[in-house]
Amino acid sequence: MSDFENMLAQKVKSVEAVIEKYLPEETGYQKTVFQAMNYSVKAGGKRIRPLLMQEVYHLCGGEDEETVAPFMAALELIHTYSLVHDDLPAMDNDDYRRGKLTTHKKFGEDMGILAGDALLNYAYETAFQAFDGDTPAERVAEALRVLGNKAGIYGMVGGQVVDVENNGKFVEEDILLFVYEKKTSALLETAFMVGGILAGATREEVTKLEVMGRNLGIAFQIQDDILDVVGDEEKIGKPVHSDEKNEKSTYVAIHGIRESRQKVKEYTEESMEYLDTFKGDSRFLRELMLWLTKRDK
Ligand code: GRG
Repeated sequence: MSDFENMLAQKVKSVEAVIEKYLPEETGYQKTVFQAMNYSVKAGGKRIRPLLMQEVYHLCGGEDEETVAPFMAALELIHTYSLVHDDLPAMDNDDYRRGKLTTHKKFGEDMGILAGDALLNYAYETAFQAFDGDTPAERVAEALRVLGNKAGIYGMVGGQVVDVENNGKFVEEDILLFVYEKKTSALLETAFMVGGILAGATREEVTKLEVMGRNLGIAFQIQDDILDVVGDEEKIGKPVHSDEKNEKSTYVAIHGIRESRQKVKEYTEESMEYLDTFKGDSRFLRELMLWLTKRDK
């Protein structure tokens, strides 16, 4: 393992400890939904959204781990709900994710739907806990506004709607980019923006962070499309060729692997354009962003 990979593994472990701290206890009459929620969150995953949020928080001068913790957990909970619902029979109808049975396969379709709903609502209950800490309330309120907006109809849900509606159709480049910017970039933008907002970044800096998240998200999504065609099922933990199965117009389907790889490179470079304008140490964050767009899982 390289120094970067070692450091990444350590950081992911500590991010997981932060998330686990907020998970519900599996007791009470409704415990099945708690079990389904915890199963989905603990199934693994790269934890890149909370990790990026934490790194950006530090980059912008944030020093209080407790300040950012509820938002790190909230973002991963929202990401997890989106995957749980995306795997449902009415959507992608997938049986495996992260090498494990999908939530509806393990707990039934009814609990799959409810666990997703519960994770989404509980994400906000978790983020609200930031009001109990030392962060100025205006920062918490602004971070909540961004979280709500980017996860919703003007963000991830909006992208998913257009994606689902266009299954089986050829889509023009502008629609494809809309889907990528909303479905994938929106939560990465959230990670960057909330990290900055909680640390007290200026409005101008938060706008730069949004652009960084957007470009990284597009690079990340095109890489995801590439992996769906040439990836190793064992490593990815879910079946490959799912885009083909669902007749999705992806960047790869339209432009081919070579041009897609070139685009990943370009968007990645653009995503790092502003990195040096921040005063903190950006070395790990830069490597992380590069790794994400070169990943094989
Ligand atoms: C159901 C409202 C709703 C939205 C679903 C996120 C999403 C929208 C669908 C999941 C499928 C997909 C390919 C989404 C694009 C974003 C993406 C590449 C998600 C996978 O994120 P990773 O790689 O997953 O961070 P892990 O498992 O590592 O957490």
